[in-house]
Amino acid sequence: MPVKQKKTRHVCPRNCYSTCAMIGSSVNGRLVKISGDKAHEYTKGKLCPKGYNYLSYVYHPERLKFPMRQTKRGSGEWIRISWNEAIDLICKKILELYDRYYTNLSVALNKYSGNFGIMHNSVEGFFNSLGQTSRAVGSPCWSSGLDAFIYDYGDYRNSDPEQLMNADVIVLWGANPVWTSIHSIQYLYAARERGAVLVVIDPVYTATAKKSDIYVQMAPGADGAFALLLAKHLLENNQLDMEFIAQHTKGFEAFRDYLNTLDINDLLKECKQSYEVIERIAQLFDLKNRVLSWVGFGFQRNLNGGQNLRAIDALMALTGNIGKEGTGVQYAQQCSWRFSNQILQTFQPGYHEANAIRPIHMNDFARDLFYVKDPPIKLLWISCRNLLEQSPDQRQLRKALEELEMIVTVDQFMTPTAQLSDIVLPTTTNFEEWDIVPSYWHHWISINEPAISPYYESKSDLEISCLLAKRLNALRPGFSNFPYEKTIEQFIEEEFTEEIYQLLGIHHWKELLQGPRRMRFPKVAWSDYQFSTPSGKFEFYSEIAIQNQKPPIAMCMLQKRNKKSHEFLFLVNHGQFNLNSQFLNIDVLQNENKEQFVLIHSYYAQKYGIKQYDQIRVFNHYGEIIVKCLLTENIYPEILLFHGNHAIANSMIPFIPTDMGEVSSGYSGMAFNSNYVQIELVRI
Ligand SMILES: Nc1nc2c(c(=O)[nH]1)N[C@H]1C(S)=C(S)[C@@H](COP(=O)(O)OP(=O)(O)OC[C@H]3O[C@@H](n4cnc5c(=O)[nH]c(N)nc54)[C@H](O)[C@@H]3O)O[C@H]1N2
Ligand SMILES: Nc1nc2c(c(=O)[nH]1)N[C@H]1C(S)=C(S)[C@@H](COP(=O)(O)OP(=O)(O)OC[C@H]3O[C@@H](n4cnc5c(=O)[nH]c(N)nc54)[C@H](O)[C@@H]3O)O[C@H]1N2
Ligand SMILES: [Mo]
Repeated sequence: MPVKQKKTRHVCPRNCYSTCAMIGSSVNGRLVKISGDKAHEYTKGKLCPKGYNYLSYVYHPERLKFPMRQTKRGSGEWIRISWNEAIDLICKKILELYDRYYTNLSVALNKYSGNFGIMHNSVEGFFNSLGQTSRAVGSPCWSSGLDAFIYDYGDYRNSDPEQLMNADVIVLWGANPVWTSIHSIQYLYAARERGAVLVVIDPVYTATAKKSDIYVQMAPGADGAFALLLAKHLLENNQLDMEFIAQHTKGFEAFRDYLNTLDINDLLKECKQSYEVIERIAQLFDLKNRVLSWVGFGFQRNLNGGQNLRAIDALMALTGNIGKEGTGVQYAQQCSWRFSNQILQTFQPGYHEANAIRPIHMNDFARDLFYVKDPPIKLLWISCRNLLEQSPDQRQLRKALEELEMIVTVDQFMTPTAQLSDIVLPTTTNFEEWDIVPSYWHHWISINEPAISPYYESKSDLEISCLLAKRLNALRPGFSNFPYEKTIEQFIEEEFTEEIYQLLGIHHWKELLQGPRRMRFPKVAWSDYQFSTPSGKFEFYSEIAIQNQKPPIAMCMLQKRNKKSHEFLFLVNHGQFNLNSQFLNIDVLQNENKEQFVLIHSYYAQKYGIKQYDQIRVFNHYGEIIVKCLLTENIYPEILLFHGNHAIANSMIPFIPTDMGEVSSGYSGMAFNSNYVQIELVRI
């Protein structure tokens, strides 16, 4: 038999900074190798450990192969059914619910970050096509920070990450790129070779902190106090860029007056620093230095995250570190997500985003699901989401899910969320489908083409949307407006506007098969100084913030919650060899990593009589776990740093709103990093 070899282009569609471009090699219809695509100038042909192990993901023995139905929810008794039967069961349930309530509001969607490819918006598109439905709205991830940018700059934009190379000083505030954004490290090294100073501010002495010149061990949630101290010091020493302030900002006087009212000792106490540290870092903001701040997402998943980010924005504006090479605040962008979004424009006549979607708080989902009435939620569709593991308030969530009449999960694996469903539909990976994937970090756009045929009977989210719409319309003409008769090529073609083609410098989307393309965005964000705020300037003082009942200026919200002396902050960061709940089932990645443990500072270990590898009970009013302890000096003393699955942490956390998030995502964010626990030694 002749050997059939094929090389195909791919991109990782996961929720990650890197969005790596990949090359797939297949032989006789089987993928045999996945490597980095050198044509991508940000990821430069390199992958992360998860990327290099994608074959183990695609051909994982536990991958879902067929549609399955659970005889009784939670029984674990699954029977294989055909697609025909699955689609029929689901569509008939949708129609039954419609006939009961005369609306589709009892049908809800919860989708988040399993796949950021634009064809996966077909799921929302299908829901939009049904008239009125219910939808999980908000973000568990980054929305507080996004709001801070909207108040200050009017929008969120990122410079090309290679700007890191041009900085004289790089300050990483709560970001751990050695684990979570590995491709940016090349630029940190290049900057340091040029003599740049790298400062890491984090409650944990992370793998990234180990590479820094200066490490500041910050009290969790106190970065705002620290930034305001720096600002106050610079103000008092006449080290502000008054020309920049006069030309490009609004509300300086109000901010200056506020700084003058601040008590230095209060702020020092808040962030647990000495004034020498403030002086040392303030020196780096000397006006001849180009300073770039990178704020991570973990930074803002707490009670003050949005305000703290506004304080950093203000510090950078005071010193004119905006819009010039090697400056700015790097966080995230969505400007490369400028597709036509035609796939979402499937509303029934008279409906649009504002009146077709009944929002359910994504972060307070358990409670909302329970209490939403007229009509209550009866059918939940879960896609690209490990709802049960990644959400807070798990006990209530389980209860609320039990009340539902039907749960459908579309996934590649039988996750704990899928296990709670009635029907599970197997879906393709990015090596089995066409798609286009933008990034929220760099400016590159890449393509996925099918390298292999779909794994067993799996289908893409788009195909599933088409099947549902087609069947619903066959059963009841006109029920769905989703254009199921279109081909995948047509769906993709419609997403590309003239503007996108120009920005990419191509004439047809299939040219992406020759290699990823960089969007021709300004390499430096805000280099035109045309801010998107109402005043057109950087706003130290934001009227929009006032309208939204937030402080107008970056204020230090001295920790709203006074931690009790016997409580620890239970901190769970994002891991090196997993991506939220994904890749935890890949043995080769988890070999070193299988055991869950908690790091405790030696000071407290001694106080509680805890020795290396002792088991402790970690508990709060909400839940408890028994876990092994490792002693360390590398963390802020009053935290317990958990290494393991987010799901464990989420068994001990209620919904805690962050201070912002409503403007960018519809609801407040989730303060995963503001959860407190007590401990006791387990005596055996
Ligand atoms: N390998 C890998 N890569 C990933 C992910 C993954 O799970 N694994 N997840 C992806 C996703 S969804 C996201 S959101 C990003 C997250 O990646 P990052 O943006 O790096 O965020 P985190 O790892 O959540 O937190 C980063 C750091 O913030 C610190 N931190 C926590 N609270 C504070 C604080 O109050 N102040 C300061 N200064 N620091 C604080 C933590 O100790 C941690 O070291 O990474 C993406 N990339
Ligand atoms: N305690 C705690 N909890 C957290 C966090 C934390 O720091 N601490 N981080 C939060 C953050 S930052 C985030 S972003 C959220 C992430 O929340 P989720 O987006 O729910 O996270 P994942 O665990 O990545 O789950 C994605 C699921 O999508 C599936 N999937 C992958 N590709 C596809 C596809 O093409 N189609 C479909 N239908 N499914 C697919 C995967 O198999 C996986 O089960 O979690 C939040 N939860
Ligand atoms: Mo995230």
